[in-house]
Amino acid sequence: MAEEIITSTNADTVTDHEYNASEIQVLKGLEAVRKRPGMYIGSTGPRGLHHLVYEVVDNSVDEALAGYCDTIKVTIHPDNSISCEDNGRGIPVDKHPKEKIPTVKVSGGLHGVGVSVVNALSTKVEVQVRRDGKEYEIDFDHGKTKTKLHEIGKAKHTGTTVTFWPDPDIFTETTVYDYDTLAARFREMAFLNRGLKIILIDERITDADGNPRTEVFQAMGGIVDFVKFLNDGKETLNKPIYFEAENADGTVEVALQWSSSYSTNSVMAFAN
Ligand code: 0RA
Repeated sequence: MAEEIITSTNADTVTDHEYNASEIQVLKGLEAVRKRPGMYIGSTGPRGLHHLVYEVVDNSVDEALAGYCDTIKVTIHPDNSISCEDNGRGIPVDKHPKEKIPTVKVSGGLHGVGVSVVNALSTKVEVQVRRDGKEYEIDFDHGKTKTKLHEIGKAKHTGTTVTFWPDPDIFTETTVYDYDTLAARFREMAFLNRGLKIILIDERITDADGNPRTEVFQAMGGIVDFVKFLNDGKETLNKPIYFEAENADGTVEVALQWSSSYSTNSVMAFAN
């Protein structure tokens, strides 16, 4: 009987890929994040776990601030994976001019933009992009490209969907998302981004008809609505005073309302 001669390992058939200089930078970045996750997300406890969601949603908020997106849908799936879907332009699918790899891959990597940290701290990340009438997908496994960007179908609208599965080897305390923590954050984000609609869906909790728990956060009055919300149930002395000012450095918005309660006097400041 002839001996089987093994001429190569299957390593390169698994990846079928050689890394170029910019991809090597991405891999080094991944390693750094996984080695010291706390340096990048503050903690590997529940706070860090929830921080992953904010990182992903912030990218969609940026697309909204740029004026191209007005709705963001965040879904908590039954396995505690999270999807964030927006109706923005969709991350460009062409080759990044500097990095010579798809921009969506640069965004998933460690180039300051996108879901790089989330990618490094997730067992799996899937990104779907809808633009130019087509839907594309790219998949990552522990931050490494698993399936390169490919067309998966047609698209009537534009946008981006990012789904991630937090790595239980990183988030050793818990990988279970708290609905109220996410709801409070999105309520605040909706107040701070006037008109932006943020939909939170929790598929872990369904009603008698099987519909998942859903809440919509949208404040057409922006921070004026925020002040009204904060003073809800209190005796107020004036309608909220509102003004905004803009110069070369940026824009400020201010809303003020006095109430008769002194113990809960509060000043809140947010910076973008
Ligand atoms: C880079 C360039 C453009 C859009 C985006 C990134 C983008 C990123 C994310 C992340 C989540 N949602 C997003 N939506 C858009 C501009 C695209 C163009 O010029 O058409």
